[in-house]
Amino acid sequence: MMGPMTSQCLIAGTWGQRPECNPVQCPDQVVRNSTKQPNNNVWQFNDVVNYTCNVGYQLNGEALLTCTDTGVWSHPKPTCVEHNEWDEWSTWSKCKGRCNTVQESRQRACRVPGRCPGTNIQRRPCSTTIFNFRGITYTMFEIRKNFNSAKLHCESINGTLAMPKNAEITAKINEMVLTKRNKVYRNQFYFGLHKQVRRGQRQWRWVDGTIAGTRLSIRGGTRSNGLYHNWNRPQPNNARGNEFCGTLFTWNGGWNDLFCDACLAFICEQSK
Ligand SMILES: [Ca+2]
Repeated sequence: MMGPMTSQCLIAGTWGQRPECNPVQCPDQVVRNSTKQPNNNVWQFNDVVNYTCNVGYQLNGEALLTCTDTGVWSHPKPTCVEHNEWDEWSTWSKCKGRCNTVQESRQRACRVPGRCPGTNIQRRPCSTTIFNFRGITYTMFEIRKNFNSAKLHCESINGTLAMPKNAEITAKINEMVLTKRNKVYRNQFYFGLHKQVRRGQRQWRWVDGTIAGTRLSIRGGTRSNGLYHNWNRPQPNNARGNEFCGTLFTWNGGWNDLFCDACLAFICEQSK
């Protein structure tokens, strides 16, 4: 209301100064990097304006403002800030991949695609499990390799493929493997046993060159050669005719003879 609150009847038969009721107005506000709906410049009591940020910008504050009876907007003017933020990283995936390239990965999404700096995917070698037993460090790798590459990999860290030469360490490895049964350790993995030709004969030996335990065929059955072994019957069966490398079954730690070009996880040992 403009003017005096009352008006007087004058002697001339007219009214004195009279009040006027003008509509209450709210100021037009410019929010950078946005559009408003409706696209007005003049705002009156009860008008509603809706701000929408341009692509790549995020609204800070309220989008909907109402012009109140006091001539101020119902909420402070919002702002549109450049939006180049990533969502959170996902959790690391399971180990996946082909021979020699097993990796785990995680991803994240840009809230406005194409706006965020950096990468939306990260990869890393799959985790290894390391444990110590009787002064020896064992490392279970979740990369998969054929036997020779696995053997070289262990040697590259000043170790060898693991040689569980007694029931005690066999039990310990079993215990660790059971915590790790996954896509990589799903069935069997290489350890430090292979069949080598010596003096024209193939013989099961540890990778340090010593003779390993095995069963020898004798008339009417088999007998042990007297050295520790854990062959999972009926192994070694040389099922493919070229099964010259040793694997451990994940479910019981039993030994298997397998061809040497499979792509498997493996376990190394390092003695200090
Ligand atoms: Ca076999």
